[in-house]
Amino acid sequence: MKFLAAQKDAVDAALDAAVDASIAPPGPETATIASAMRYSLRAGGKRVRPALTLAAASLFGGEAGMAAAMPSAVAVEMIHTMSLIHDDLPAMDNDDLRRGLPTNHIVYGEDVAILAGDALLALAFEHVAKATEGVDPRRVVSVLGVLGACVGARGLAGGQVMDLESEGKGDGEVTMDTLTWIHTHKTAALLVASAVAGATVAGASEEDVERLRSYATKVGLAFQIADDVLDVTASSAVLGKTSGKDEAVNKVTYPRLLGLDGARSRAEELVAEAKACLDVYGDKADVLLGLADFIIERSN
Ligand code: GRG
Repeated sequence: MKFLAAQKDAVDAALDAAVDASIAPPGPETATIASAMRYSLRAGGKRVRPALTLAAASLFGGEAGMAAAMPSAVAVEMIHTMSLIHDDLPAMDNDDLRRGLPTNHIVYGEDVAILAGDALLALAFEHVAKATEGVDPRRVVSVLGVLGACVGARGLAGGQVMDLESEGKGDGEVTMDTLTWIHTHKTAALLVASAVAGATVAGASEEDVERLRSYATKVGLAFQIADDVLDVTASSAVLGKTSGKDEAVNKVTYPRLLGLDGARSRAEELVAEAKACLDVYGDKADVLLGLADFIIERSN
């Protein structure tokens, strides 16, 4: 949590600067789209994904690695934010509130919300390509590929489609394997890309990147289980959510398949397995180990 808090201001400033640069020179033509992009970027996210990028970069490249990884950290938060904007749309979960605030389409309309999400997605790639400094261009290209893969058919978009297809199906029809596939792609893929991008720009070896990939896959699944558990245990007022399609449609979740205690134990198991992937780094991986714990101990 200390690391999250320490990085938050720098990440927020870098996000603002990236949006400013993308509309330079500012003018009335870009005022609406920039406002819609900034609205969701500034709406109070925990910044877990950028923290993962910066912590992975710090492990392999210290302070210089973190500085080189800031554009990637900003990019993963842009991708995350666009996925939330699109997830809240009437065609998807149809939520009016996120983080206690009106969702993007409630404020700007569905049309602008879709386009603000698209613009954030495009900016993520533009920003990594233009703003990453002092890094071997082959590593930058590799990060762009990793980001693309985590968004596409075997990433957020594919995971979301599988999730939509599982709606309304009973427990017997959506197996643990299907649920794990959905969340490996819908949730874990971006956390994996966040960690891998940070490690890659900081000069990690292929072996290191594979360790980070295994760690973040397990952390990502634990993150989704924790999210499902919080959906059951926290009141909707605390979560700042309205009853959108998510709640209305019968969705299979980890607590439904495993029970609350079973889901909590599975998340703990995954976090322990994630931490074990980093044993080789000893104390140097402390921040990544702490982030893994935070993911299941968080209250929102
Ligand atoms: C990427 C092209 C493209 C489309 C998006 C809508 C969609 C496809 C995917 C849905 C992805 C999604 C909403 C996954 C849920 C992930 C999740 C658990 C989000 C909550 O993350 P937190 O807790 O949120 O980090 P904060 O509010 O802290 O930022």
